[in-house]
Amino acid sequence: MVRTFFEHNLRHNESLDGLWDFAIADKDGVPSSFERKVLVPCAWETLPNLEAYRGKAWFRRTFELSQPSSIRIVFGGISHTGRVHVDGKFVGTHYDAFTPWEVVVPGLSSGKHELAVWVDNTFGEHSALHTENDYYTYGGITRPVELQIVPDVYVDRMYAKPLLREDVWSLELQVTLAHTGKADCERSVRASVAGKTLQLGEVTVPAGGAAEIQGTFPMEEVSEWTAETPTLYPLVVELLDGTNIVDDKIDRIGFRHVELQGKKFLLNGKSIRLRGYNRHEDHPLFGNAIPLEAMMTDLQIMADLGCNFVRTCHYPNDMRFLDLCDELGFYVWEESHARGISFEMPLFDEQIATSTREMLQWHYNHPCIVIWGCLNECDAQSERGQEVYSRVLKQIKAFDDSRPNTYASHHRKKDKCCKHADILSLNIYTGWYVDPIERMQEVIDDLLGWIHSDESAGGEGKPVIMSEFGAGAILGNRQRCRSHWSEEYQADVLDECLRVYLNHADIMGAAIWQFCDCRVTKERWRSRPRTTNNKGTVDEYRRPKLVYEVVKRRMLEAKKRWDSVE
Ligand code: ADA
Repeated sequence: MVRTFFEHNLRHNESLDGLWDFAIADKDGVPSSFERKVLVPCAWETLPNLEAYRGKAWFRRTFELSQPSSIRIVFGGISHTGRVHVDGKFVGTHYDAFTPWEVVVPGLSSGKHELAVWVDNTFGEHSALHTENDYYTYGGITRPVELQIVPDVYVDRMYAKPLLREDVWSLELQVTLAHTGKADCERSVRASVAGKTLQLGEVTVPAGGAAEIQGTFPMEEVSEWTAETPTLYPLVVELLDGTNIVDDKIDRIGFRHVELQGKKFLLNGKSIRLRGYNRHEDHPLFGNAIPLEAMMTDLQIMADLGCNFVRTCHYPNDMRFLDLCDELGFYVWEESHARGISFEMPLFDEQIATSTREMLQWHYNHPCIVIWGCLNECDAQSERGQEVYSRVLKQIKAFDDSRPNTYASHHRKKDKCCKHADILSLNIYTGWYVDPIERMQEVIDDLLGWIHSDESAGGEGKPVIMSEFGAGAILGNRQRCRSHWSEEYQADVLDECLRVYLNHADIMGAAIWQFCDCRVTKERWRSRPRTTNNKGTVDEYRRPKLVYEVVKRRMLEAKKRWDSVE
């Protein structure tokens, strides 16, 4: 996987980013001719005449092997469905633009090979998560691609859980191995982190199968990871055959511990407050194939605004963005892919379970992720809805009990799922969709009163996050009468939102909707001027609106107030 650091010292890996052949697909077979070359990562909507293409296309390139090898190709994300062929043979497929995936092809000969990828971004019964929505589903190989050469037995995954007990750190490490060969074999696993060598021991790996080994190790003398002190440690896992190192995998970890205490959110035992933004992966020049430099620009703007928190609405983000949050010190709420979607689509149950599992598997080690979210503004009222929320939140908790879970809800007092989540999160647009700005405090106090009563059936005493609030403004629309869509009115709404939410004793986090204006699908969202969700503090080109300075003042006030007292 392409990260902001090298994931392997020993394992051969090379980027497959760069120029690929590209052709619109008129049928499912590999086209006889490719009309142009594109630069991968690529959202095809950035190509002339394909700005609104919703369909299928082929990407193709070759790669060279200097000797017979087993390869592992890792895709950061293909939007929204990819089918991979090596030398014309189908080797794997994946649905959902926002989770990484891989294909393993054992026993390839030395020499040149063809890699062809069929991509589909159409809507329909085959796609329960990608639908017409208030964000855009782009098409293409929209995140980096990497080719690796793996031995028969290789390090597949590693999960590192830092534990803090009575001010003493330890590390729970689980490593899984994969085996593409034909004979059971013995391997040993060791790791090194923070100057210590951790011996996990010997393990038998069955032919064509997998094996798991784990251990818990005391970690004296480590520095904590916080947004203010984002200390990271490389974690190097080595696989040995006897005394020979035959494979390796490197990740980065941070020693931080998250827990909830009543209505408070504790990081390393200290109560903190989260203040920041909802951010879509969207850019007019790149679609959702956002380069690292542009990701960094977004985080630098958020830092300038005094933020320490970002919600990856409404899907898992590019791992390089999470790497930057690890390094720069941002707290992240990451959520599996869902925004106001129907639970009745034929493939919903399978696709939401897979998207959630893959998010957890690939992003588990990021210290910046402090909350797992899911099912934004879905059906949290019906029996079916309650069953789905219970199932997905339990799936998250079963995989990772070290982080709290939540879902962003617009149901207010009709929400029937409060008991299933650790944190209650509210999408409330006072001053925009309903209620005047003047009722900001009254509306939230009334809802908090309901939450912290037995009427909420499970919300009482839980932490609360304002997960979405805001107003729309068109950049350049300046009106002294401060009407809807003016920059002045947006500033007025957010000034009052932040005055109330950043200073409320019973609110531990606030995420403005939204960081930047983003493209939406035309079909259902005609009510969006410019076919754009215009609630950004900056527009889609990251140009600041009048509200920018209002947010900055309120966020820096809160930073000063809360960082000192808690
Ligand atoms: C909802 C939704 C967001 C966005 C927002 C809006 O809360 O979760 O994705 O659509 O409304 O702009 O109205």
